[in-house]
Amino acid sequence: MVHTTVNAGQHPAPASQGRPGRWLRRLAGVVLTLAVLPLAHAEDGYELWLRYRPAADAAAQAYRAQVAQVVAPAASDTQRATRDELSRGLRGLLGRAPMLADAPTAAGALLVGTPASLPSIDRLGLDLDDLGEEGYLIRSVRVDGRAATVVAANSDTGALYGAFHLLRLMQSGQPLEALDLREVPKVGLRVLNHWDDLNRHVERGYSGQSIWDWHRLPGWLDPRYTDYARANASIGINGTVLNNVNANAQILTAPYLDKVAALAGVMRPYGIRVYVSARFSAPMEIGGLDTADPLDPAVRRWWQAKADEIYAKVPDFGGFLVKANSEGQPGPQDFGRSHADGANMLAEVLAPHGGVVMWRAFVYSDEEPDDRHKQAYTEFVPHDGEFRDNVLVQVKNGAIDFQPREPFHPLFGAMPKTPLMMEFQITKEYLGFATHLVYLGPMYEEVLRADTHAKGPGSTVAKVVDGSLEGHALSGIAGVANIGSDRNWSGSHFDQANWYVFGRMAWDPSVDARTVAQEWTRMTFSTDPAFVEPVVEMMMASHQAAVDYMTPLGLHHLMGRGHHYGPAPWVEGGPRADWTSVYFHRATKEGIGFDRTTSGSDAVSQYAPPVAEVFNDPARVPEEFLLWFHHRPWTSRVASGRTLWDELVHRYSRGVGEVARMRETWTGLDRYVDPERHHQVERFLAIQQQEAQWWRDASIAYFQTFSGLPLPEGEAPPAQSLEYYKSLEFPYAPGDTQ
Ligand code: BDP
Repeated sequence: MVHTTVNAGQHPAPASQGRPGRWLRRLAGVVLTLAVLPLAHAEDGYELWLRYRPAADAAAQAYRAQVAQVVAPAASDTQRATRDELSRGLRGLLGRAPMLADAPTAAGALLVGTPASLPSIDRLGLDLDDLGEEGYLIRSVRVDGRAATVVAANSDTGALYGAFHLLRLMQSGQPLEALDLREVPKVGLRVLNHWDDLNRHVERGYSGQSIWDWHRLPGWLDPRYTDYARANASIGINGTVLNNVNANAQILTAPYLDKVAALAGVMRPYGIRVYVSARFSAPMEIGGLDTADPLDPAVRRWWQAKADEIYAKVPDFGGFLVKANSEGQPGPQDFGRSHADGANMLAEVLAPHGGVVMWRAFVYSDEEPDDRHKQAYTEFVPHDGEFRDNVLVQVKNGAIDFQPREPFHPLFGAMPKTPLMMEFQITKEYLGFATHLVYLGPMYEEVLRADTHAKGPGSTVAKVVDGSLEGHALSGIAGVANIGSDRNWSGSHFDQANWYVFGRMAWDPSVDARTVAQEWTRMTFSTDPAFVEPVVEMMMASHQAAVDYMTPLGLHHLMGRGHHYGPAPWVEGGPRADWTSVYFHRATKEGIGFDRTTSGSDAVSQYAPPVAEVFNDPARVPEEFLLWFHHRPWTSRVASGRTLWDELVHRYSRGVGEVARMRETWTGLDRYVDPERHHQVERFLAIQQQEAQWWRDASIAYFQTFSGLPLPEGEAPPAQSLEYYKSLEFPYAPGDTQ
């Protein structure tokens, strides 16, 4: 759809009002105007941050001189992908296809490649030693006395990453003079986890169906797969786990492995390896064995043969992700064996092929709910040092479960002999699904910068994860993908930013959320500062806003049962105590909060002493985690001088107010954004405002039955009765488990 505006004065006069000649001339004028006006193309978000719209005039002029010629080989698939991307990008940004050459022959050459792939790069004698396999440098140089730009790496993939970086500079309007950039990823495995089922349902997915069209694979390779790979490569993601951690063993059967191989073929040129989630009981379900005991020789042989079969089809297969003995999934404990036994058995069969096992630490016992916060630590720490060296233990950012805000997981820093992978959730299961605008950059940043004190001050989670704290060779970050078949990939335009920031922080955990938000906004919408600044402010405030209107002051797990949509702090009963809200908030007439101090569940003692001391002390614990670690009287005072009850209400309202402000900001920015995307964001913010209000009102109505206290002055009472909020049901909320 193409939108054009015709000003009132341009409307052709009706024929009866003028001579036919004048009418025709006017019509011709309008047609001409329409033809030369830059048409505001409707945008549906499909292009993500790789839109390559024309650069602003001044910048474009400089870029045309600086990148007059592209010298990039195209002998391998990755090289071709690199050159295609440069052509596509430069054509869009500069309005004309770049001149391609085999060697630099003019000023303004852009050289992209490796010393092996491009003699003119070899001749520059650049120092590439410390760039490793994936790093690159971008430098302004002189070649035969003429100005040139070089993007150089040791591998084709490194050069591809460098090309994307250069395009990013141009897309965000940065100058290309005097460039001297070196980039090396700090984390080895930068992986998306798709929770996609083989029937295309996506667990906790809010953006349509799975993008993997399993039924038509391997015969039909949807072009979307290539665009997916391009988008990932542009932010340095180098792995993808194709299927749900609640795995179906079918993925390991021959027909599905052919489909996996076909996808691997699409990903390979973009430096992306594929992985699958393996179901631990697969030898029984598809192998005809009567046990999956990891120490049973027949079971080991079965996995050995399976690994060989996979690698025959996918030589660069990444390995297995495993959810075992968690939430009813099978695992080694079913056979009296440990997590280490299970992980090592799989690691052993993958090792000769170079594959890894990503073994999840998201476990909690089926029977006895000791404080759930403590269970992963209790189960895993005793096995530190027992895992084979191609095993990573994958740990969620916090100890409960992707809540709006959690203190960092106590396992970080507590298993020095094991590489620990970070698992973030990109899909917003507990943060308003895809309708709420919540930028996750600040949340990721908060966790990565948290200090575990494992080896003294400065032992940040980032250093645990990137392996530098203990000198691990393997390191990784996983993100539970928010990608689906929706045209805009992520269910909303702003949720693309969460995919983007995940990739950027996986590459470099020290990059800051604000810089990434700026970068993304400039590429995705507009480089105009009058737009970028307010949008970035809005993004940066959005996570705190959601925490405020959902789970302020360290409250957690208060969402609707099962689907996790909307407020339901009243949930109780059912199969397990730790699947209820009352288990987590523990509100009584006296107070609220989960006592995890040394006199409560003692979860605090799982942190290093300097951290434990702070968390244990209600006067020192960061206020955002107050009720996470403490049960506090309603009338106790908090830092603001308010009582706890008043503060809680204040924060709920503050969150709603922030969403109202975000909406106002966005509404005023319509002239910078195409109407389609502007409209959808505007409507989603309206939904968010409504739902934030619902969260506030329902939560206040409920907690007031415990506190028995009046609302602070000026605070509006909930719009409906508590009974009304409790009566709401959402049997078809998206993303639920199947
Ligand atoms: C929970 C999700 C559930 C996942 C589980 C997991 O609700 O759907 O299977 O995490 O991470 O947050 O395994």
